[in-house]
Amino acid sequence: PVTIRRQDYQPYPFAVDTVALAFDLQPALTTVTAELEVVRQHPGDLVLDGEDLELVSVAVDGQPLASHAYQLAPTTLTIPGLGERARLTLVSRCRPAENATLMGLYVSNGVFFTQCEAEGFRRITWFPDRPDVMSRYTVTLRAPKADFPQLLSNGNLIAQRELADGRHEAVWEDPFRKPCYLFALVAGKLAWTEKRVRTRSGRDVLLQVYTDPGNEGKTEWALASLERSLRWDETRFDLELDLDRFMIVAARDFNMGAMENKGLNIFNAAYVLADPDSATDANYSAIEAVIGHEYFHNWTGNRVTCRDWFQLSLKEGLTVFRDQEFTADMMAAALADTGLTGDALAKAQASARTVKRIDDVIALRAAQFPEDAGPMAHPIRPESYQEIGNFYTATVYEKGAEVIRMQHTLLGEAGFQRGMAEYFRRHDGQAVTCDDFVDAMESVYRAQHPERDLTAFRRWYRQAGTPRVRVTLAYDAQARTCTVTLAQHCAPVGVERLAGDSLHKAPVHIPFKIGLLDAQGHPLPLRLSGSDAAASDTVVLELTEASQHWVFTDVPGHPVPSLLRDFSAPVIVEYDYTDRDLALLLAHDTNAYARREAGQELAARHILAHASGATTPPDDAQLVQAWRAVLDDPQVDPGWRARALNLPAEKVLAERMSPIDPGALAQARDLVRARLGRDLAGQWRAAIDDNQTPGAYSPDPLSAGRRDLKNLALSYLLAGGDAPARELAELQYRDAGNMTDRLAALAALVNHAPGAAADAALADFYQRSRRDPLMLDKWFALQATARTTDAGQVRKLLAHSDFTLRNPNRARALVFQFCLNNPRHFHAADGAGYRFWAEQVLALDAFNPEIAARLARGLEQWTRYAPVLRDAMHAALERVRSQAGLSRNVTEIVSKALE
Ligand code: B3K
Ligand code: ZN
Repeated sequence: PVTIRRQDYQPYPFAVDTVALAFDLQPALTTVTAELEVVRQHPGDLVLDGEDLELVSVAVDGQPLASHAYQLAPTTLTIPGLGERARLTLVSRCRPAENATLMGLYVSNGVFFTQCEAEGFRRITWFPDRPDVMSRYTVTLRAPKADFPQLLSNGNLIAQRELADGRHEAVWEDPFRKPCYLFALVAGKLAWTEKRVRTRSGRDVLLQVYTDPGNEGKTEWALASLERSLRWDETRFDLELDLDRFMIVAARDFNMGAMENKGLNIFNAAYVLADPDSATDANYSAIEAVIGHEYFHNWTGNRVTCRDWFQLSLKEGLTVFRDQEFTADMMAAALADTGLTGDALAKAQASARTVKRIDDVIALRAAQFPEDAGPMAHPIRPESYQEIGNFYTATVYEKGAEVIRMQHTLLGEAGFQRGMAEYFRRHDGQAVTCDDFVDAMESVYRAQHPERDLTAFRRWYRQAGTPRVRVTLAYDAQARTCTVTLAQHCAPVGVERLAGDSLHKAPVHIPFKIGLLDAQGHPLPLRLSGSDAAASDTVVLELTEASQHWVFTDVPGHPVPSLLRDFSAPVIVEYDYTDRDLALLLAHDTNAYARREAGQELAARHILAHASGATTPPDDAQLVQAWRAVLDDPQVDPGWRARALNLPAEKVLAERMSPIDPGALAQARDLVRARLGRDLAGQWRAAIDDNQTPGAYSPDPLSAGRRDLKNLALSYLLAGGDAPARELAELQYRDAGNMTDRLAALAALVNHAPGAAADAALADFYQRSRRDPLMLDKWFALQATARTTDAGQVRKLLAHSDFTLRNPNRARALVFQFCLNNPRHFHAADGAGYRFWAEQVLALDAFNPEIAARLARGLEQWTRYAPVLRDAMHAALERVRSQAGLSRNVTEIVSKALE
């Protein structure tokens, strides 16, 4: 496989000013006529990309080219000898109904869809398929009207007419220049809901959400989320919708979450359709977040796009940051409607924001930290790739968002917004780099602090790995000072390890938010020696060197530090807390993020000690005591409590275990959970009683937080073997007024009370789900991750008549959930889980390499496991690697894992 390197970037020799596409849509064989106006910019041949296309004809300035006048290779079409300007006409054919890759043009559920990012446009027509070639598009769609009444593409509908033979035609024009990865078309029988709204500057725009007929009743939340996204971008980022019409279309078969095509977003139906009976609180919030995310791309991604795919985080990190802030703002805003006022409202809003922050950090730690320590580790701006589809990663997205967030922390909200305005002033309409973004931010930062710059900060874009920050405190009782030393270190990871001694990793710029507590848990006012800033109870230390120290004055006694408040940087903190320090922080820290973190650290210590088989097992009474204090604290809101009282995820714990023993870890976590369930049964019952949400379902954060806590309490009780709680779970399953409660009760029964009642509930859930693919996905996923489901049982589910590997959501629900989220059974000592994995990777790779490669990543951590498992994983990886005809996608993943 060929490795593409960032340093090899070359501009394209031609500009493509306009593109006219005409589609004769037939599921079996579609003909595409592309007319391109090209203008020479640099010397060189015109090389076009194409994949799985049948070339019918090529003409230059209306003159057909004889076949010796161009070179046709498997994935390129080269036309040499063009002058300054030319009009190319390319006619080609593709086979949408057969296209199971779900890249390019394909048919799902009788509807034509496209997916072009990153390199799918080349499966539609011959084209310079790269983001720095930006053009104006006119698109003509023709199809039989009876089967394809809706014909949609980017921009504005400018003409429509009937054709002979029951066919019809629609012509769309996108007024904005765009790279081809933002092209889209949809054609089929669709139902929709819509709303007209007026933008801030007074333009009337049409918002529409399309889906398969019969499901338009489930688009209300999506449409409302779209309107909120539009408003939020106007108010928080001063960015207005630039189109007259903005469409979202739900697809049943879709490789990822959604796609931000200009004016025509195409979504996985899972991120559009919702009603209280079929969607959980988590679904509602994911829909709002993804709709926001794609909408926000209209500016951060579409108006300003990426020069090349190495710059992917330019749009993704920034847009994830924006969607995270959107959700936080929406959660805070929803609380204003709950009757709270004044201080109580402000407190609840701050807490809701922290809950969002906690959820984002949980996701980062579970997915990105392991990635950053494994063979696929890469900087947020990768240096090289074999297949760009493999780099839509937690690092590019979620760590990328953290890198943007740190710039926000360093500049402040007002400064960050000035930086954004500067970025758009400089680059609107262009394809640019991550450096261009940081340059705009740096111009503001330097104006704020003439003596500083972002030189060390830029290393976040170049270096992979999670930095560790070692914290030490030295208290001087006589001088009443406390010296805080921060030292950073980042070991070589992934391919960096191959560089050996030649690798030089330099310190990065880390905004490190900290507070100090006294022995009673009160916040101490912080005064930094040499600074005349007023005392405050939290400060951001800017660590830019390998090691630096700060002296706090007027410190009355040895303090307990509250570290990395709000997770101000994507790093691992090392500090020698005592268990008492942690309990104190969990009980008193005023920073709700760090407060929860202390409890998680305490729980992690207990679980890891059990898992290691320590000769003197830890005394869990301490942990019970700490958990009881949180349960008894009337001050804090239920959503936060649910997150504070949940135990750290196995994936996060595994990062701290060497070698990783998933069985021991699962057992240890069970043991601790059962103990907490038993010893605090009264408190858990009270939590259930106190957090009912009667009345009409609402996904607002207060109600969702109550359900989180109530359902966590239910699972603790069942895990603790509480007999009456089983009945409670059965009743909750039966009487639930919403999917969140029904699914939580079902999960509690299946996982902690297997038997006749659990089976009956599962069967009932299946009956309720039969006509709803998204509910069936839940039914499969719940079983795939169950404590009782091993590889043998997963194979039985694989044979179920409702299972198909061809639908990515279904494959994810069963196969991915088992391989990636059921560590207890996936890592069975007999290797059955790994053999299953290898079979499924190969089965998927035969028709959908992008999805196969995602599953392939499931074994990349193999070297870190106990020897028996390691050997079996190695064998499974070799089995996949040796397969003839393996895709470039999967080849890259398994060969890097085996390197
Ligand atoms: N930009 C798309 C991702 C496309 C992935 C293609 N392999 C969705 C998003 O991040 O908004
Ligand atoms: Zn995105």
